[in-house]
Amino acid sequence: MADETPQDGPQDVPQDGRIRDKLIATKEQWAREGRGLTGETADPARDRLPPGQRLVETWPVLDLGIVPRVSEANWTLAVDGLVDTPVTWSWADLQAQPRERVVSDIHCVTTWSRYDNQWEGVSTRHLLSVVQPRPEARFVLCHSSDGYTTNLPLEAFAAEDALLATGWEGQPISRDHGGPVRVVVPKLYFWKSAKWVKRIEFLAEDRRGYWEVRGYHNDADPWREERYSE
Ligand SMILES: Nc1nc2c(c(=O)[nH]1)N[C@H]1C(S)=C(S)[C@@H](COP(=O)(O)O)O[C@H]1N2
Ligand SMILES: [Mo]
Repeated sequence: MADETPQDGPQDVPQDGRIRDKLIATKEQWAREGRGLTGETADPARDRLPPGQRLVETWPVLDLGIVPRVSEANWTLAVDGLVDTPVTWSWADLQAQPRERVVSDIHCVTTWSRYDNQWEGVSTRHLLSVVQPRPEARFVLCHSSDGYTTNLPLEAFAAEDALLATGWEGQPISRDHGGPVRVVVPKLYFWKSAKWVKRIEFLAEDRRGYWEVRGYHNDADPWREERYSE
């Protein structure tokens, strides 16, 4: 429902803005219409731009209308569920982890793509090595400070180019783009990359996130044009 407030809404960080019901209703409508679908697939080894996408130079901002005020001082990340060693990281804990730089392309389901984004952060593979998911953990649910959630299979979350990102183009990630820390999973449409991430939960059964229960595809591979469910 477009008018429901996020179930997982934060109590801990101040929020600016309110849920943009019309925008959410429009995106639900796009899913029903199959907007942007070309019915084609592409081969990432040969084509750089996935089907139905167009290249942009600037980086658009997309959110639900709520922009949480997460600072480095009030940011924490809980990693829990089916893991042997659950952790809650502060900003200082995150800074103490090994850092990586990754250059990757963004593909948003609203049909824009942006090439060569230079990200910096902590790899999801490093996070997995710290928390040690149990064998029965097969899915990941990312929770954000604006109440947003998105789900991924563990293998997709563990991709070699996936990060808990703190930097973009040599600068801290700005607040509107999910700073101080957002997830970046470049091989999937960008709604799978949670901004203002505050909790990562490991699950045995898949649990659909915010857009995945509103008509968006559970798997979200841009090369197979997995924009919408059905
Ligand atoms: N917490 C949170 N993460 C989110 C979203 C959101 O509304 N809240 N929107 C998703 C969508 S639909 C997209 S396309 C990207 C947009 O990221 P950007 O604003 O940095 O371009 O973030 C994704 N992650
Ligand atoms: Mo999106």
